[in-house]
Amino acid sequence: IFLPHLVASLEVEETYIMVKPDGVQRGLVGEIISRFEKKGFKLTGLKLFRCPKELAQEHYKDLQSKPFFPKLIEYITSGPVVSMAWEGVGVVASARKLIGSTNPLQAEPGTIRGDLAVQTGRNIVHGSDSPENGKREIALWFKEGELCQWTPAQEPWLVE
Ligand code: IDP
Ligand code: MG
Repeated sequence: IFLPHLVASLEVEETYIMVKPDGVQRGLVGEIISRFEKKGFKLTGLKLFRCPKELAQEHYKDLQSKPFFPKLIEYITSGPVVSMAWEGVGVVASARKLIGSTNPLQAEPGTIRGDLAVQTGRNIVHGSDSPENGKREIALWFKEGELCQWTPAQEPWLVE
């Protein structure tokens, strides 16, 4: 099967990554940020806050009809989350690979969920599933002026 969201593109993209409340409570914020930093992606937005119910519902609106939806909203609003915007070539699909499968027991070792989580309902991190959703989610979770455009000193050592 062709899984377009798993094929890394050659385009510079943006993705919305979020450490969910269990990741924050378990002290995994640094570890999770570190995986994306070390890979070579560029952080362009970062904040810790407790997200309102309406925002969680809008973010997960495609899952509205699922039986687990109310519990998902309860989970995401149960404590502070760390919202991040990351930029880079092929970042959307690459971040999904770094994160691993939705069910942490099926996620490969070496991935964030594969190494650090056990249950789908406590899978510690979110990543956008397409470039379109990356843009949509960053616009949803960040206000104007909260994002920062900059050139990392390491850039010429990462990209030819
Ligand atoms: P993803 O986060 O890997 O993109 P989605 O299918 O988009 O996975 O689901 C969004 C989130 O909803 C999951 O990360 C997980 O927290 C939660 N979720 C998905 N399926 C289930 C389930 O069957 N039970 C409980 N929670 C679920
Ligand atoms: Mg998803």
